[in-house]
Amino acid sequence: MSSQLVHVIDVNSGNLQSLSNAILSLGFQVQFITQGDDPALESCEKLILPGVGNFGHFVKELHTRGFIDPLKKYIASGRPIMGICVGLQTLFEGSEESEGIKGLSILPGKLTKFNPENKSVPQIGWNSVSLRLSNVSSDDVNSLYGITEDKFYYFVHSYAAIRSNDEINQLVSNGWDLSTCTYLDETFLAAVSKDNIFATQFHPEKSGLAGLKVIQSFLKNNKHAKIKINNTKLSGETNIEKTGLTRRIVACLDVRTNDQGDLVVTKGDQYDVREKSDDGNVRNLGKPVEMAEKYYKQGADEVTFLNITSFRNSPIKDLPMLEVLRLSAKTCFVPLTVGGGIKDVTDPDGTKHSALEVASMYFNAGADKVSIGSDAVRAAEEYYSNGCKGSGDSPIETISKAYGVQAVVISVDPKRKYIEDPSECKYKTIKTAFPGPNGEQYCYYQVTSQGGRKTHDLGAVELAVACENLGAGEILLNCIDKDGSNSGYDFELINMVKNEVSIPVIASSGAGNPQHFVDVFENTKTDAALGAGMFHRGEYKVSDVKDFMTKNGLLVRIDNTELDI
Ligand code: 1PR
Repeated sequence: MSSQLVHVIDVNSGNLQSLSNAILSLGFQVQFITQGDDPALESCEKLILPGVGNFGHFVKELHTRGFIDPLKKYIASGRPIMGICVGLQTLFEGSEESEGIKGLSILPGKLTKFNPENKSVPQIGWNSVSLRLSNVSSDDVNSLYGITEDKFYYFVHSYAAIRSNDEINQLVSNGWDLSTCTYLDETFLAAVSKDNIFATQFHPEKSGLAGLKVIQSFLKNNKHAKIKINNTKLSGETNIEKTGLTRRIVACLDVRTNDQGDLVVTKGDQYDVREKSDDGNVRNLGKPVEMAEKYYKQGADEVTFLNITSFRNSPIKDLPMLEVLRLSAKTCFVPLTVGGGIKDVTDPDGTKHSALEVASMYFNAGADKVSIGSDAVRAAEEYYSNGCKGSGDSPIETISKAYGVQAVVISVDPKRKYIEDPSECKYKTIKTAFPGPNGEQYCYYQVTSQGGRKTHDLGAVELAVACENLGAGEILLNCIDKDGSNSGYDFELINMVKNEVSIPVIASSGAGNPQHFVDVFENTKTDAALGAGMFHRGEYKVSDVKDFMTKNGLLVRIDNTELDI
């Protein structure tokens, strides 16, 4: 049936697989359009314009592929169009991100960068929105294409249509229906709609059931509705700085092939994944795809897969991880990160593949972010030996340039090193509350690579700073001493790194119970917290953690959206 068919503009911009999966899950069909002269643009009935990454790169791609005039014609025809993320940004005149490149100018003004002085930039996470509807009464309508004020939506961007109250009022009086979002002190347009145009800055295909509801409402032309909403969402959060973002909980799956050749989820103690008994077999905690779906359903805000033995073989041959991503992206509508082996590789037959190619394969399979461990250390060492300059061709640089900084996570594997005299250490040190075995009062965190097998003459702070400067958008901060210990996170490490970078940090290693999540958010400024072993062993569900956090006054995302399928 033609009305069930949705056309999606594909200019090779990010994770279109997930959008396609979301549309398919709602019972619609998808057809991609890659060139502006595709006759489907003349006749199609519903069009989606998704974009991630750099504004200029996206708009140039639209020009190169001849999309600009056909898009204007499509919009003028009155047929429904939905922009997503950079797809929304394209409706404006331009962006500070890419001076001199013109957008479609359907909306006035430019996109500007969030102020990184007082908050993490990019904004990564789940935020709520406020509705500003133009010609309808809030008694009759409390939604805009399924967007409601009680839900949280997944944002990942550094630039936004940041607007004053007056500018917002002006748009509403010009007939625009809006939803706005406030990130600490800056309010920006989270969704815009007028006539046949609808666009969201957030990613509905990554916003759980609440996001699927938005896509469904667009596909069913259901612009305004009165929806039953939950009024309890914004309780709590009294004692911590409020950015607007919920406290993000990440479920992490360490994946490797066991001795029987099966791909399994495992979990080590201080990175040792072999059982102490049972002939030293690799600890097998379950199947990656099933476990990812389980955590999504329990309410995980994000799922991370780490291929922990990737340094041994070529990821190009490592098809099982791609398959894990492909299958997980069909059922998990939250961001998916994949790490392990993101680097330039050479196949056994001598064929070379750049890290960008490797990353692209994962993005095409359904990943939203790639996480770089060992190669980030190599790049940081190169950065310092070049006098604090990137080479231009490191994977961090090439991938963030093509897919945006938000797509590149750095996985840091540090170990605590005690020292007596900080003046003798060239790395950032702290006076620790937990002195060393010989009474040492200071420590730094020494960087390792290859899953802790190789130590480097580099500190965790220095690694994080170099990677931020090279173009990383987020830091997954592990701690080998704490890994698998169930003794809580290392606040000293987290605060030390967090104080030196403005990109978001995910605290990792040591979570053993829900109290540890409350503690890490109350004692550090971490942006997210990751758990692994306690979930895999079935001791706690993600929902147990979130319920406990809610009871302790922390804002978390709980999604009880009902879809009309
Ligand atoms: O170096 O780019 O190929 O990436 C390899 C990736 O694999 C890195 O992200 C590295 O952290 C990870 N890795 C390598 N070896 C291991 C191992 O365990 N032997 N796992 C490993 C790291 C750490 C966390 C873990 C938390 C939480 N996993 O992600 O999940 O410590 O655990 P807990 O909550 O149970 O304490 P490259």
